[in-house]
Amino acid sequence: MMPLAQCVLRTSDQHHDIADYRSELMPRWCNGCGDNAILTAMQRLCRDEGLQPERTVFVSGIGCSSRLPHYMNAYGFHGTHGRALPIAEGVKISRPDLDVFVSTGDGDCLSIGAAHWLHALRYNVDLTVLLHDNHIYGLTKKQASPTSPRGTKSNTTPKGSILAPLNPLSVSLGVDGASFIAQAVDWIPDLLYEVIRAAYRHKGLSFVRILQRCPEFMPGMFDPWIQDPKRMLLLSHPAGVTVPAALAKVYPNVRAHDPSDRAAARAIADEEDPIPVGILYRDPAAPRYEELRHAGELRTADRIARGLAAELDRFTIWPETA
Ligand SMILES: Cc1ncc(C[n+]2csc(CCOP(=O)(O)OP(=O)(O)O)c2C)c(N)n1
Ligand code: SF4
Ligand SMILES: [Mg+2]
Repeated sequence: MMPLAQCVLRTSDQHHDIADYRSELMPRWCNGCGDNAILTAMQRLCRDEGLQPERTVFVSGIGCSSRLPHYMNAYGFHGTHGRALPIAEGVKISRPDLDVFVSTGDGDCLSIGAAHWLHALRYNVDLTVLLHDNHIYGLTKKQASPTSPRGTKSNTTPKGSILAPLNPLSVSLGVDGASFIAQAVDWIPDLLYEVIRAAYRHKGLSFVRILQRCPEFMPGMFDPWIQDPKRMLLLSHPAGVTVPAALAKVYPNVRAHDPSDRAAARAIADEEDPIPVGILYRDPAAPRYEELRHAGELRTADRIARGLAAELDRFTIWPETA
């Protein structure tokens, strides 16, 4: 039998290339699906930040977007519908040394997982959360989601959805404790990458809503903005993401926005046309649950062993002593 010491996974500090983060599975997403761009941005980030695959975890719920962990060569947890966030919080609280990312969809996060979403923002555990928002349930073949625009015809709304869509940015900014709220779009890959990188470097829960194309069930959804770059609003600030000059030539609508200004962030979140892209809000000093809870103190091996022994003692029948 192999000695236990040899079974331990060895970590390495070696430099990794982008191929080191690709799993053996080819993505099964449709051609033109924005999830492909998000996957590429994630693999670039892992390479550039030198993340070790054996110390990196991707957690997801259920949906097309939630397939992302399968395509990363790292640890992954394809969870249950709507439950990606509590799973990821558990991983991070138990193993603060790991980098933990979450991929979730507009149905997964904002519908069945809505309660977890709000409380995850409030708890502010150090996670990077990517909301792949294609305004539809893609995996189950076109049901209206909380972000479907009014009038969307779908299997559940054959005459067009009648409710106003939910704005994930405004709602997130309304939660006390939320520390990082940003928006990106899959069709500006350089900015998508910069926003995800800023999110990763932030200590606390970073919530990035990514407007994501679903050509299969929402064809042409974002075409008016893709075809007219002036309809994009690029937020720029040294404390957030600065827009490179080359990008500003293509997207001339650039606004200086200090992400520490929550009131300004709320006003921007309400703007839907032009579409804002960048860091809306960031508070690096917001308390994190894992700090408040003193996880290390609670979970030392000695303390766990003493707790277990005390619990077993409760059921032990001791021999009678004279
Ligand atoms: C408890 C439960 N309810 C419903 C489903 C069916 N279901 C699977 S994915 C999904 C919606 C996914 O939509 P979204 O999160 O927007 O992901 P997308 O496929 O668009 O990326 C639903 C309703 C399920 N798997 N489990
Ligand atoms: S159905 Fe939509 S979201 Fe799902 S893989 Fe196809 S294009 Fe992407
Ligand atoms: Mg969706």
